[in-house]
Amino acid sequence: MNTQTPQAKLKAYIFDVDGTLSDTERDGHRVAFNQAFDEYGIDWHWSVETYGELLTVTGGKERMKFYVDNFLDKKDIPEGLEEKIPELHAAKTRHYTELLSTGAIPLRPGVERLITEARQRGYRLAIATTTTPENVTALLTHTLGAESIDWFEVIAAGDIVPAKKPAPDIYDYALKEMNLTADECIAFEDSANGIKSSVGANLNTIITINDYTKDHDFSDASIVLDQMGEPEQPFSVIAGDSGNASFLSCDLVAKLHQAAVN
Ligand code: XBP
Ligand code: MG
Repeated sequence: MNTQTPQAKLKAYIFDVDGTLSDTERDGHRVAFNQAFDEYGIDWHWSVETYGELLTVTGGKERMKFYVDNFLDKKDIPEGLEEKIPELHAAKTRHYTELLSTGAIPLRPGVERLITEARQRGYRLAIATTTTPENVTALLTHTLGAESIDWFEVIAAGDIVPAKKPAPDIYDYALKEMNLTADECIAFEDSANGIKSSVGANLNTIITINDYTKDHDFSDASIVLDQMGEPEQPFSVIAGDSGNASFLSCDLVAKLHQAAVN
């Protein structure tokens, strides 16, 4: 009798971007929003704390609309502002990609190592994010090099689907484009909105938390880590079982996936 457990057919890794590949929110997106407000002579400043509250809404345009609707008195809303949001957001994207081009925003520990190993081992790679496509290509270009854009066979980003995370649509879109089923893939996320989206698309999900997301509910995650870690910079396991591993390798990813699909 064959007593071996069935081989999990993990084929692809699907990565979130903001907070997962890189800590972009506090010192990247937030700063770029504030620069855009200054450029347009708008008297708003999103502090680190306020920005944490605004992060409950994904998508920069949606986040600005949420701010106008929930943080301002009607009388303080500049005339014609709502119509200006797309233009203001385009300015924010320009500031953000300029910031990335200075190399000021690195990848998180272990990300480059895991992506390199995944490529060597033949896993297919994709991205599923709510951020603007230019932001993804700028981050990849200024961290892994321009050629890395082609390592990802799908970059599902921004307005490509109408309903952003926490809706599952962006992951469903990436799966459809890759012609893979959810049980052939694993997602990497950092936030409650992110895991709602990935789990909503039936994906096993590995979480690496950050300062903005450390108190979120990750009870559906395969494992919750403080970071992917490196051989000389071990991760801390917040929830789940990493066995003897001290950093996230393809073997550990496969083990976590197998445990979840069996
Ligand atoms: C990221 C977002 C994005 C960025 C800003 O969430 O919500 O909106 O904060 O980017 P996730 P844009 O990591 O779950 O994808 O301004 O380009 O929308
Ligand atoms: Mg994220």
